[in-house]
Amino acid sequence: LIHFDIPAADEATWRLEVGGEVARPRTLTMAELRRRPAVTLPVTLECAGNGRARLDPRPVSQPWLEEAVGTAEWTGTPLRPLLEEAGIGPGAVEVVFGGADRGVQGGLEHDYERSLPLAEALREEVLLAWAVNGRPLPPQHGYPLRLVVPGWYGMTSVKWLRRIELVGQPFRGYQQAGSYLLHASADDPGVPVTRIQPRSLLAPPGIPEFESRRRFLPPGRHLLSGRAWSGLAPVAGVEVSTDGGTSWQPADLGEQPSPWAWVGWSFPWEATEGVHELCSRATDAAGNTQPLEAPWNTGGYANNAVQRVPVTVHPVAAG
Ligand SMILES: Nc1nc2c(c(=O)[nH]1)N[C@H]1C(S)=C(S)[C@@H](COP(=O)(O)O)O[C@H]1N2
Ligand SMILES: [Mo]
Repeated sequence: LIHFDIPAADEATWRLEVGGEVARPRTLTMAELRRRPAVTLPVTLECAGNGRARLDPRPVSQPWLEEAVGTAEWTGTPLRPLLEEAGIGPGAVEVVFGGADRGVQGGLEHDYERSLPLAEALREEVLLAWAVNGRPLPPQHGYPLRLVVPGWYGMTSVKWLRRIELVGQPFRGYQQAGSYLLHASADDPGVPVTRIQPRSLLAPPGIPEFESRRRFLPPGRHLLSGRAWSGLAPVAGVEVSTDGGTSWQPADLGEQPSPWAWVGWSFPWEATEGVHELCSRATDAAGNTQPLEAPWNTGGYANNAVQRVPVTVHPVAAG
C-alpha cells in the first residue's frame, strides 16, 4: 500500500540520515550501507487493512479482501549495530523512520513517518533492506532502501527510507497518533495497531463461476492447502472446517522457514455432494487464535476473522 506517490529516487545520490538523541549523528550513502554486514530473511508482510472490505459497515479506505499479504526474502543490514555505533542517547525512547514521500491525510500535510519503541527497533531481525528476492527493491516497494520490521503490520516497514531519528518523547505524527488506531468511534482514543494477528488463508479449490465467484468441484478426495502466519509467535497449528466453523480438524503443518514467515499447511478432504463452507484457523505458540468474527473498528484494521470459502460439490457435467 502506498499512501501518497512513489518518490523519484536514485541510489547514487540517496542519503540516509541518522540523528536526534544520538552521540554521533551521521549520513550514510547506499555504498556505505552495502559495505555493512548483510543478512537475508524470509518475512511475511501484511497490510493492517487486510480484510477491511469484509467488515460491515465497510470502513472507507483501501477495500482489501484477503490479498494484502505476501512473503519474500529481504536482504539488508541489521539496524541495531547502526544505532549502537551512533551512540544511543540516555533520553531516547523511540526511533522515528521517515520516508521520502509526502502528501496530505487527515487534513495534515506530512512526510510518511512511523516510529517504534526503542526496544522494538533494537530487535536483531529489524533490517534496512535494499533487495527483495535477490533483486534491488522495485520502486513501489521502497527503492533504494526500506525498513523491514518482521512481525509488525506493514505500515511499520517504512519505504524510501531517508531519515532515522531517535526521540525523547513518543512520536505523535499523523501515521502514528492520527491513524492506525483500533477504536470503534472517533471519541475513543483507541489502541495502536502493532503486531500481525494470527491468520490463515486457503487456496480455494475447484473452478469459479465468472460473475458470482461461486466455486465448483467434483466429489472425492481433494488436498486443501494454504498458508498461516502470526507476528506474535510462531504458528503452532492450523485447523480446517468444512462446515462453516461448526467442527474443526487439525491440518498438516509444513516447516516454518522463520518465525517471521508464513508456513504451508494441507488437509486431505473427502468431498461429498452438496454445498460446503471451507474455513481454516491458525493458532500461534502464544495461544492466540483467529476469531469467527473480528470486532469492528473505524479504520478496518487487523480483521483476522477466519476466511469462508463456500463451494458446491457436484459431478461436473460438460455443457
Ligand atoms: N514511505 C512509506 N512507507 C510505507 C507506506 C507508505 O505509504 N509510505 N505504506 C506502508 C503500508 S500501509 C504498507 S501495508 C507497506 C506495504 O509494503 P509493500 O508495498 O512493499 O507491500 O508499506 C508501508 N510503508
Ligand atoms: Mo498497510
